[in-house]
Amino acid sequence: MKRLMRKLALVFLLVGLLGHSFGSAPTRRKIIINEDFSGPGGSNMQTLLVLVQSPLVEVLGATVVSGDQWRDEEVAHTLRLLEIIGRSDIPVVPGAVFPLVRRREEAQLWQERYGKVAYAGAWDDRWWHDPFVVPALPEGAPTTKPSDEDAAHFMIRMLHKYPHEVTIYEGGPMTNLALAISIDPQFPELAQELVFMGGSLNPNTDNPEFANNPRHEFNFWFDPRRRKSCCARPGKKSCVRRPIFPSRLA
Ligand SMILES: [Ca+2]
Repeated sequence: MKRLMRKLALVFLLVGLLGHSFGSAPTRRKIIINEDFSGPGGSNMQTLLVLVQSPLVEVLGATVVSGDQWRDEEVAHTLRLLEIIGRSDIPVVPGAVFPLVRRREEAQLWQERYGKVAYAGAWDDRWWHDPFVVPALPEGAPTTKPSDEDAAHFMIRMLHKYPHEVTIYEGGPMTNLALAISIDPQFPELAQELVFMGGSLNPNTDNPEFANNPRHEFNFWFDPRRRKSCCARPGKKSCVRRPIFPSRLA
């Protein structure tokens, strides 16, 4: 049921995102997919596939952040998927390995005090490994390489190249966005829109992931300080916060 809910959430989020391009928009919408691209399958890769294959969208790049898995593992999965679908022209740009401040030890202490979470992403005991180890990929190792640029500077460069034309789709922890805003305070106002998944304004679910705090989900839980720094500076008009986890769809 959890997987179904996530898939439904993803479909509605992406349909809403693409919906801006239907009708009057004459050109393809420029999007940077900033995501914790865990693989080889799952909702993160489904996001990439939907947006890359849409005739309504021009994907400028896939910027990677630790979350569901560690960054380097996610980079490898993303490169390999783009190889498989013949779209290695899309740059895969490594971002933050760690949250801005929070560490796994802090998250573990938090769980001792407030209760164990149902899902801890890269920090989860069930599949824990060193942050810079890339386990063997079931789909095979990629032969292509990631960008030499880091995610924050790539996003800043794209927004200055295409001011007010780029949508940031944020499907993971917001660490890369927080770094970009710290480097370039003009960043939020240069974006056309920020679309992110991080919580629900009207939660109604018995999903164990939301037992401790139903209003935020993993993307906010993993790196809460970067979430605060991003949401406190959404820009005057250009960034729209669109929190979503449509648990009512269940
Ligand atoms: Ca994600």
